[in-house]
Amino acid sequence: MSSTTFAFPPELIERLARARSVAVLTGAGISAESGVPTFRDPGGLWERFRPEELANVQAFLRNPDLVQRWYAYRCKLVREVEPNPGHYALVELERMVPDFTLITQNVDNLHRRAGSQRVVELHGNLLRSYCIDCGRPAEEVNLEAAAEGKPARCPACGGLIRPDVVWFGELLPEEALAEAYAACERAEVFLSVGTSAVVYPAAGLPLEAKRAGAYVAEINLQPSAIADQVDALLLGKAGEILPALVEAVRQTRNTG
Ligand code: BV8
Repeated sequence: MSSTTFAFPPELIERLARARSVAVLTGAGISAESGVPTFRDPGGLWERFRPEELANVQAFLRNPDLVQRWYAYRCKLVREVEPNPGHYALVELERMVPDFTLITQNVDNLHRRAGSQRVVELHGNLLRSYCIDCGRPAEEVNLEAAAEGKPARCPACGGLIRPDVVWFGELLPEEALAEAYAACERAEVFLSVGTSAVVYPAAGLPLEAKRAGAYVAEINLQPSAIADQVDALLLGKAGEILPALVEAVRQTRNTG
């Protein structure tokens, strides 16, 4: 889809073309076209697995081997897929904007693999794991080998190994959250891409940016929980809209 087939609001293109500071929040929707299941869409992860049984500390301590295998499965999956044109479009946008911050809720590492530099990982990263007792990184521990009743343990102290992701009820990494709020304060344009905007505090960021004066646009297959509060709602696939949006901004900058 070229930019001519998508009618962007002129104000969005104008603002992006002249912006010095832009922030973007991404959710699972930007990785959907890479083949990574989202959480709340039909067929998503939470339809097949209950987050209460897998994505919180109590669940982990109850069934560490089950939770380790589930994350090992997701780790394997994200290693086998590739970034898609939506991820690459944000790499291009980062190169065009002096102060660009990519805030992601995703733990699939696809933004980094696409080449994004300024990535703020609010919910951690599947590719990292650590010992819950001594805190040592445990990348070399094979969580997939966790057998029934025999969870993977730290080679140094014997503690349980967990993925380095933020579970429900856990605090987000302080530095990452502070960086995200600071980017919201500075942003002239804020893009919310592929998120249902139901998980806080991440879901509050687009409205933080709006309160601080940013022009906020949402890119989503369907309206999210904040759709009625954004300045522009672009309905469609992130992997198609983002490349067309960046191309339209590039053309405006070149003819500017
Ligand atoms: C915390 C684990 C302090 C990692 C996840 C304030 C108000 C209300 C509730 C709370 C609050 N503060 C805290 C809470 C509780 C909780 C929360 O928000 N609960 C919600 C569900 C009500 N938050 C927390 O516990 C957070 N911790 O705040 O600590 C605290 C603690 C307790 C009480 C008070 C304060 C921790 C949040 C992190 C949770 N971890 N997962 C993992 O296993 O991955 S959440 C999970 O949802 C993922 O991390 C994911 O990042 C996140 C958001 O989901 P999305 O990315 O939006 O994905 P989703 O499937 O929902 O939507 C996909 C979207 O894409 C859809 O809109 C779809 O239309 C769109 N789409 C699909 N395809 C495409 C597309 N768009 C474009 N193109 C496409 N092709």
